Amino acid sequence: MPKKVLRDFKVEYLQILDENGNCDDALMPKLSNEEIKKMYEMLVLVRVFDQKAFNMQRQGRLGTYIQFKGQEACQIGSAAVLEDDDWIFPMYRNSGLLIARKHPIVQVLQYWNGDERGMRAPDNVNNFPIAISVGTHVIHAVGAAWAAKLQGKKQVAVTYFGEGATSKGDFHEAMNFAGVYSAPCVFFCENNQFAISVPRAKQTHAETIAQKAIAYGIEGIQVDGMDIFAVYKAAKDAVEKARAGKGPTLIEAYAYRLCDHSTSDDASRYRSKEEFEAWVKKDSLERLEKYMRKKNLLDDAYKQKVLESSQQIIEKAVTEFEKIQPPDPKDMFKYVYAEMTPQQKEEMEELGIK
Ligand SMILES: Cc1ncc(C[n+]2csc(CCOP(=O)(O)OP(=O)(O)O)c2C)c(N)n1
Repeated sequence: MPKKVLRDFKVEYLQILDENGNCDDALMPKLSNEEIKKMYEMLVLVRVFDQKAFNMQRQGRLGTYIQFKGQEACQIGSAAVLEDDDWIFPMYRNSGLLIARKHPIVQVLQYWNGDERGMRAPDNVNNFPIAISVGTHVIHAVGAAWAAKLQGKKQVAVTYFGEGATSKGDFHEAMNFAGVYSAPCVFFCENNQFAISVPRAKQTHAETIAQKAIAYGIEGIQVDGMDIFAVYKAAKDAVEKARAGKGPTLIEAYAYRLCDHSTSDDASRYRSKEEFEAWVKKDSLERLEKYMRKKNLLDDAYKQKVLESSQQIIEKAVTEFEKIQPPDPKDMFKYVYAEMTPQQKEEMEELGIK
């Protein structure tokens, strides 16, 4: 019997748009000018949101916040290939993804202010709530994908997580199950190089995250996560494959966190200025702008218009958000069990909640 050894398996690296905005036409996915502009406008919108939410947290107007700067292309490029009916299983760094998936901006702000009502998905869009516990939702995504398969539906489930999550048992169990049952699931790893202060090299001895797919008999691909066209293409291929019943894919989007881990972190304590600045040059938004200028899809006036209209959308959402009354503290206790336990009643009394 011919033996296949590990070196026979290859992990492809995909880049289509380079840092200077030059595009590899042979690899370029089919996208109309309007579709490219739509992705650009969404990139700008979520970047404006990200900065605004960070500022609001610093001003004491938001409880906490997790920025995703540097990872916008991962979230917008992959969301662009999904149907509303597909499932997403996001992690805490996915506010941009949720916005691209029609989650009302007001609600995203509500969530980061500690109000769980913010995670109620809009009707007819299959967005799961954000997972704060690292990696636990990867299993849920496979469950949803498998259920869709058993029900004969054409839905695909996509789950988003960091490279740190790939060190958890949940990830491996999910990958194994998806492989064995050929679940229509896409595992989207946003490799931003750090799990808080732990660099990727200390997270795993594997050279890439994508190669972890090989052990489970599924396809793995590494893409430039700051290249929206590469992300779009890899996600599209993986989603189409899953929808056609041909099984799961692991996508490693190789990017960099151009921000702190969270609003309680200071990344300058564990990352050098030089490293950071080298990655700023690879930024997805600037790269796309350079490309669009070359193709006459963007000029200064259009750029300004997109920025201003994004700022207006975000400011309107902020005004609306700040008018929302806080939830009833009783809600913390009321919905855990069908009936409150004596201990819960005691805790409620202790907190002086009637
Ligand atoms: C189960 C669990 N363990 C530990 C934590 C604490 N924690 C929060 S974020 C984080 C790092 C995760 O890194 P990664 O998966 O690479 O995602 P990133 O934050 O870089 O996007 C850890 C350990 C947690 N939230 N959940």
